[in-house]
Amino acid sequence: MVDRHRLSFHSRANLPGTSPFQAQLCSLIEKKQSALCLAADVDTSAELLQVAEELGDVIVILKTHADAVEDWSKETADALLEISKRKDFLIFEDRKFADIGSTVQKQYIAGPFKIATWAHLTTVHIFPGPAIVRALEEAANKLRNAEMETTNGPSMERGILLLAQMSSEGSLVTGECTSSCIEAARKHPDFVTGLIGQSNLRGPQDNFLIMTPGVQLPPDGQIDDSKMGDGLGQQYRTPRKVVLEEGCDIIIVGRGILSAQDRVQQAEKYRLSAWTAYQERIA
Ligand code: S5P
Repeated sequence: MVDRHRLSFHSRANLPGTSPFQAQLCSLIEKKQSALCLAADVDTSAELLQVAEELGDVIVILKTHADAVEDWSKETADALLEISKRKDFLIFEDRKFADIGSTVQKQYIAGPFKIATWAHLTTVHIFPGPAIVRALEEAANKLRNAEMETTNGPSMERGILLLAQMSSEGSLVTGECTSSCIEAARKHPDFVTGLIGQSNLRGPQDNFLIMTPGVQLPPDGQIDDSKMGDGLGQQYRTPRKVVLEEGCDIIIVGRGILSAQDRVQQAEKYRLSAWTAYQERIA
């Protein structure tokens, strides 16, 4: 049997165990020839919508930190959703839920952000215990049923990404935490779309995707990526290393793109670098 990470996204979309949402994401990657998620870490709604317009064609996912956008509002979410539909990318709110089930349900559905109403994906820590996944899935299902009743049509896809490994130096998200994420992903294949990880954490039968932050291209002329970081704990590796050598699926890139003079050209560099590494991996 061929390991999943050696198969094309097209083949993975059509595997029997792949959930409809995982299949949709795999097909989108194949269609846009992009396994790039932009970490849109900007300060204002205007900047957020501008990068979404500018880079929407090059990416498959746009990741937000809504609580770091100083003027976030319902209008921001509505406008971002409109751009995501027009430019065909998913929205991922990097909320990193980490509380008891009843609290995260409220944080997901209600509160000032109402994340579940506009984000297709959100991040979740497993360390409060596996019930956090069940609680969020229950909340997502309730919302979907309510939406289908009112609109009489299909509702938006929703899934979560469990933090199985982190890119930051000295991270304690290791060992038992990592294996609990894998176990939860196997138990909830329709809701756990993937894992945030630094390596291919899949067994030969697993369909979940691996999304990887801590990615940067080295400055021009530098080949060695072993000492790249931001001085605040973030550690970087190249798209080629994480996709080809580590077997990860989607690269998450923030400052590597946002700090460039020409963001479109820079995003295209990252897209191509990850795509070339992926093609080499499945060849
Ligand atoms: O382990 C992680 C998990 C995440 S989601 N390490 C990370 O850096 N992230 C997020 O990815 C982080 O919150 C930030 O939004 C992005 C990386 O940004 P960059 O500017 O360092 O590329």
